[in-house]
Amino acid sequence: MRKLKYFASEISPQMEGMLVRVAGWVVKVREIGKIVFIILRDREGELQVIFKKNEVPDELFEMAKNITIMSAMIVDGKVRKAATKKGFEIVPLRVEVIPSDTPLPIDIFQETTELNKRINYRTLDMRIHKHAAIFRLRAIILDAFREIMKQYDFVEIQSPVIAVYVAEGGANVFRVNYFDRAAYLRQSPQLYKQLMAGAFERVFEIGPAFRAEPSYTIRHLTEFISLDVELAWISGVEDLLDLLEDIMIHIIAKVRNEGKRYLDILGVEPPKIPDKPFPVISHKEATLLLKKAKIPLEGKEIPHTGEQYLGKYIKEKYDTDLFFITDFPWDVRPFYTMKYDTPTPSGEIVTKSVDLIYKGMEIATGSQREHRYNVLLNQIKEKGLNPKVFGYYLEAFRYGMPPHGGFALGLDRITMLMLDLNNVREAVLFPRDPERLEP
Ligand code: AMO
Repeated sequence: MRKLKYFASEISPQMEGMLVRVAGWVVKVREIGKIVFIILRDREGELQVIFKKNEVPDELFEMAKNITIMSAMIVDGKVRKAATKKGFEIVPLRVEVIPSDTPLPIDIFQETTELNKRINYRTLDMRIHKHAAIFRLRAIILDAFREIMKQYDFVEIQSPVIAVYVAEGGANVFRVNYFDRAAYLRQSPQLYKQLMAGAFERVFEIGPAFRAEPSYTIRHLTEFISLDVELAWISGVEDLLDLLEDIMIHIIAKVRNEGKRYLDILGVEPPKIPDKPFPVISHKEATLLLKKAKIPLEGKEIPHTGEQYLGKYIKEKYDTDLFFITDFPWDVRPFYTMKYDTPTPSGEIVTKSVDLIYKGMEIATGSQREHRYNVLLNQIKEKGLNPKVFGYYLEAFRYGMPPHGGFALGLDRITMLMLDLNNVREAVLFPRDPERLEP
């Protein structure tokens, strides 16, 4: 790529006399007698441009005096040593300005603007380094995920977002008009990643998932990024826990190594690298603990208050933010989940399933899948679903589907929790929820 400009961070006093192009947004204009100082901010930092009468053409001096905050500015100029924070300034020879309107719709200095409004003006909002740091860290988390998947020989796939399958149950699915037919936005790439584990053996997919979730909470979006993993030839759910541990450790290590600068800008402590194995409690144990603490279940589902309670309990007992809940009842898991052969002594049918909880919130769900055609067919019926609608997905199990399993991690939630943000929307550039479709 051709050099377009120097970032603020690339210039040093040692470059005295060099002709450079810098560009960014005006964050400060200071006029002292016959000098106008302009502080220009780009994504990497800030630098000073000096407009001195008699040193720069008159029209440049006048322009500098009247420039508005957040105007975009391209400056071709010379580096000169100066008593600034960075030890240099830029003496402009040629300047191009794309002016900004005033007043600005959000407060870019005191950060008094609430999140909802900031999201309406994301471009301005992202010129605030502290806010942009979240997304630089999010990108590192995503890189880390892809990196470890490749290290472990997983193949990256892309499966369709529009389909006729409803993988996770019908309640929160978005229906779309597909010419003259009904189709759905995927709630997850679940069924397709299973189909491909049956050939590539290890696959992963990074992409959007959609939930018509009418709840307005700090952790639910209607569109989120799902980090999906599926692998063949597993012996049991333990293989999934082991892999989830490695993924989380790798993500945290990379954030510590490559995200230090952004963590500092955000004022967040680097996350601690957890020890392997993470604590495991069964769904049964979890419900007993919650009963003792008088936190009611939602049917057999563990409510978010329950996750929070268990998170604190595990933190006190094992000093870690990450733990697994396993062996969920069949009633609360999807049709594709494998059951244990024998029910519990109390007659409960439990599944080879897992949730990963981080700082008291679910960040991943997974399971061993049912790969035996006849058993799967029965499970579809048991859930009250029509096997016909599963078309090729079901048929594929007639041609040697290996034992397999997998899980999905929510990128948005991981980012929120790792950076101690209060709302998942802080970690999403243009969040989608029941009230927001714009911008
Ligand atoms: P599940 O529905 O639990 O599992 O989703 C997996 C992970 O995705 C994230 N997530 C969400 N994030 C933001 N807003 C939402 N509305 C939302 N819903 C889910 C969470 C969650 O842990 N097919 C299975 C996974 C599998 O078994 O492989 C599934 O979709 O972090």
